[in-house]
Amino acid sequence: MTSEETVLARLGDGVLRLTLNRPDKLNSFNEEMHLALRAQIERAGRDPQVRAILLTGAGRAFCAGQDLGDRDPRKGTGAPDLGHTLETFYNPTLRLIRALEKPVVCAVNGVAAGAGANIALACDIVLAAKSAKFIQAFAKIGLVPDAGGSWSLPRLVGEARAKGLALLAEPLMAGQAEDWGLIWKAVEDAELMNEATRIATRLAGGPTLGLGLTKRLIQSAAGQDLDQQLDQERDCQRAAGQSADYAEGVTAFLEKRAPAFRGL
Ligand code: LHQ
Repeated sequence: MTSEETVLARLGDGVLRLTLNRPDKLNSFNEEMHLALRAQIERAGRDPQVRAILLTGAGRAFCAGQDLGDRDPRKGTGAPDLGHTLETFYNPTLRLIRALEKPVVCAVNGVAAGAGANIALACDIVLAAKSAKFIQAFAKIGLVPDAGGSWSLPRLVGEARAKGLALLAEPLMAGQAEDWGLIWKAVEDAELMNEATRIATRLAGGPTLGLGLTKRLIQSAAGQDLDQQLDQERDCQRAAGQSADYAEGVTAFLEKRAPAFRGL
């Protein structure tokens, strides 16, 4: 299988749709899929045609985390350095998703386990099929939450629920994930891709420069005090106010027509 095939990529209407594509392994990560996903997100950062990403999985799962078949201790290769695995493969992708100043929509089409769950949670708008579940599977195999999970979980749902999810490693259904504020929305299975595509297309047709700055601001908030945040809002609003999309948005409002944003 070539690297293009472990991640399917299709660009249309400004949306780069990326599909994790190892369905017989529940789209768990091998090195090839890591590199393919990273290359696509890097491309999204460079390519002005890409104004939003939509990430999903092929088959019945979103992603089962690390491919454990690649990690068989019975092969007698000695204790692994999983820190090296994270630094080489997972962490660059997590950093890219967070730093990308374009919206990333995630359509969780089925089970999202381990690092697969936490990659989903790193995205900006997370939709999940009602039948999908999130599992912090790490505790079942003696590991700690990774792929940003120990950072995102307490921020999204608070310490009590984060500890429950991480220590007990029980599945959390999509509806409950929505109720807890872990994700944006749980939707009927049959509606998931339509709804995710609708949202991603709407974002891609929006004032994407301003949306990117908005993403940056919201992500900064937890690490700053109010004064720092107000300073950053001032700087971002200055930049947004000089964009062509701001002029277009106000003009369209005054002319009582729909704006035609270009992401500039
Ligand atoms: C899989 C996997 C999988 C390979 C299902 N690998 N084949 C970072 C750094 C380095 C190393 C370690 O990890 C990490 C981060 C992590 O992500 S740690 C967490 C790794 N993931 C897990 O522990 C989840 C393991 N999978 C499961 O618990 C279950 O498969 C779930 C709950 C995801 C789905 O259960 P079912 O719906 O009952 O499906 P299944 O278990 O029957 O799986 C279907 C097939 O997929 C099966 O293969 P087979 O040939 O028997 O049909 C599984 O072996 C394969 N598969 N997950 N991670």
